[in-house]
This record gives sequence, C-alpha cells and structure tokens, in this order.
Amino acid sequence: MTQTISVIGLGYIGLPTAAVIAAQGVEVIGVDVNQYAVDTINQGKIHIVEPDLDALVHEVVRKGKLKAVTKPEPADAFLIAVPTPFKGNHEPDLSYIEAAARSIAPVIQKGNLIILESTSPVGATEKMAGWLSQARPDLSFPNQVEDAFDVNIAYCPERVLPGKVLHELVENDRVIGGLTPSCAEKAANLYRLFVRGQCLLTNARTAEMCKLTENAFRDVNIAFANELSLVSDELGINVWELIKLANHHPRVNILQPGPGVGGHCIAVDPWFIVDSAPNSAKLIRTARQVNEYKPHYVITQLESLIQEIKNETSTPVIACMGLAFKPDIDDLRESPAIEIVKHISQKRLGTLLIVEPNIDVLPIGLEKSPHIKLLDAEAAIRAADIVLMLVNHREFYQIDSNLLNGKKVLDTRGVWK
Ligand code: SAJ
Repeated sequence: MTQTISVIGLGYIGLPTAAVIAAQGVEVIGVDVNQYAVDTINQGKIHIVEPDLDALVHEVVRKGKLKAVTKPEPADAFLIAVPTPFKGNHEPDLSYIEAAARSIAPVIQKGNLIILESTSPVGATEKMAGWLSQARPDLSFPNQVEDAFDVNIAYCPERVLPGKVLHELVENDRVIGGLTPSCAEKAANLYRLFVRGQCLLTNARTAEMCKLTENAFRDVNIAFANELSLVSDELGINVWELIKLANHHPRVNILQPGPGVGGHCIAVDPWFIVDSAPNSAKLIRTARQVNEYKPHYVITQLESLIQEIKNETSTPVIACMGLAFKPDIDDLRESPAIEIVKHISQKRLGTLLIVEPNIDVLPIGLEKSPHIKLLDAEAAIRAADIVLMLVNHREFYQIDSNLLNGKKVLDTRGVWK
C-alpha cells in the first residue's frame, strides 16, 4: 500500500491529480519550482483556472493531506506531470522531465514507484530511467536488470479535458505502460486508489504512443473538416450544411471547421510522432500543416473584406467575437483567435472591438494598444463594420441576428451558419 505520493509539477494536470489523490486520504507532497504556486496552494488556493478545483484544494490542504514544497522530499511513489513543449524544429523538449528526474534522484529509495504522466515521445520513459540510474548508481532500475530491481518505473499519460478535469481524472480509463509488467501492475494499484474507469496495462512505449495517437487522431479529423471548409469556399458551398448532411450517413462523423487548432496539446503532440518517424507519418504531418494554415486563411479572407469596405470608411471597425482557444473557457494559450487578432493589430488593419465573455482584462500584448477595446457583444457589433466570429462561446448563440444587418460577417465557427 502506497503511503505517501509525491506529485512533481503542480500545473493543469499535477495539481488536480494531487488534490484528487489527497481527497482519498493519502498523504500527498506536491512539488513545483514556482514559489508563487507553492505558496498559493499552501494557503488552500489555486494559481490556475479549473472548475471546482479551488474548493477541493482548499479542503485537502485544510485537512493536512496536501502540502506543496519547492524541493522534493522522500515518498513511496512519484508522479511526474511537467510540460513537454517542442523546440524550434518541432523537436520534443524533454528538459523539464530530465530536470524533474534529476531533482527527485537524491531522495528516491529502494521500493519506490516512479510514473511519468507528461505527454512524451516514444522512448521518453526509458530515457527518464537512464537519467535516474545515472544519478543513483547505488540503486538498480528496470532498464538495467530484468527483475529484482530496486525502483519501479511506468508511463501513464494524462488524458483529461480542460474544464472537466476533476470529473475525467476519476471516470476516464487509464492506459498504464510499465518498463516491465510488474511495474505496470504496481502503477495500476496506485491509480485504482482514485480512478473509477478501467486501468489498461501495456508497456511504456505503447502507452506513450497511445497518448500521441489520441491527439493526432483528433488533429487529423479537425484537419479534414478545415480542408472541407477551404474546398467548400472555393466551390461556393456552405460547409456547415455540407457536414450536417454528410453526418446523416451512419458511418460518417465529421468534426467542425474553425479558425485553427489551439491549446497546448493537439497542436503539439502530433509533431512528436512526426519527429520520431518522419518518413512514415505523412498524413499526420499534412494534417498539422492544414490546421496551421487555417488562421492565415482567415486573415486573407478578412483582408479581402477590409478591401471591399475601404472605399466607404478609412479605418474599419472589426468586432472580434472570442479570444479563447475553444468555447466556454478562459484559456487563451496558443489560441488561433489571438494569432488572428495580433495580426490585425500589428498590421493596423482596423479598430478592434474584442468580445470575450470569459475574461475581464485584455491579455498582455493587446492591452496597451489604443486600437483595441474589450466590449460586450451588443455594443461591439453595433459599432462594427465587420463582425469576425472566432470562438463559438455559448453566449454568442443568443445574439439577435438582426444586429448583423448591414454588416460584413466572417463566421469561422458556423454560429450564424
Ligand atoms: N476544434 C475544432 N473543431 C472541432 C473540435 C475542436 O476546430 O470539431 C479545435 C478547438 O477549437 C481547439 C482545438 O481544436 O482550438 C483543441 O480542442 P479540443 O477540445 O479538441 O482538445 P483539448 O486541447 O482541449 O484537449 C485534448 C483532448 N484530447 C482528445 O480529445 C483526443 C484531451 O482529452 C487531452 O487530455 C488533451 O488534449 C491533452 O492534454 O492532451
């Protein structure tokens, strides 16, 4: 039975995971290099946005089940949930995993279980075992000896949807890949403490690829929808009607086009597959390119609309509906809407009236421009020459369509079909 679990990295995945485990009565030590995050959590508060997480963290900290520290302490199991961004050439950057492994190395002990949760390229768990064994030559690891090793190592990817993290952490099935079958079994016993979904056991490489496959699958399917939107524009067809009709086929289920794919997962993870198998992953690479092109296409469409009205008005007013990377959240990271808005602002293409019901202040980089204002939907649309729909937030479906009369409308999400 695991008595103390340490979670390394207290971000969007690590903090909810730490809190959910602590809520089961297990002692949890959360570790993060960010002193502000550590102090905030120890006050029973949170430094990220996720529904209901604040109340849960408050409760487990008050009960003394979760504490946060900046320096790792000994524990029975370590869960690593640190970022894996990519470097310039879409090459995965494992430096955070390496730093996490090296930081826990001095405190690990015989019998420990170490699980990597960060989305990682195939082979990352073996690399992590290599860094640990290098730092602790006094202990044996499963990458060195076949059995009777001192430290167990497994990979178990997080697969939760931002906005539904607390629910999905408990209900989703988990894919658990051990460096050996016994490592996978030990890791599964840990997840069974709080997971109601199934724990599916495999090896570490398959589990790593499984996470990348899920996000690449979604990326390829969104790229199909985005490509259809380009083809439909060229052929004078309404893509929303087209997809709705095609989806009546019992074996067709096309996703929705948009201004591009945002967030820090789907736009990143497929590149890990391409980087590992560049000659084979042709479809996955092309899908990424189709999705990366979409914001540029929207900018081109917008520029033509601006040209059309240039004769009537010198500085067009553009209402930009939404900034978040997807509907009904306040997360602006890697948002195609931000990319488009920044382009319009830098090129001084017009005055921008931003409507984003999920934020109170404009993000850094946009807040200082005299040509950009945050407004409510009705005021922005009334004042606008062009209405650019970028995110299908639920509030936008309530807008009175009469307000759009006489305006140029560019609807990238099909809200006004
Ligand atoms: N999008 C479209 N059209 C669609 C669906 C999505 O344009 O039909 C866009 C969204 O607007 C957004 C982007 O795709 O910009 C990604 O949104 P998402 O809801 O598809 O995914 P994420 O990034 O919030 O979360 C994904 C999830 N993965 C899958 O659904 C396979 C989640 O389960 C993962 O845990 C998460 O990535 C992650 O952390 O990897």
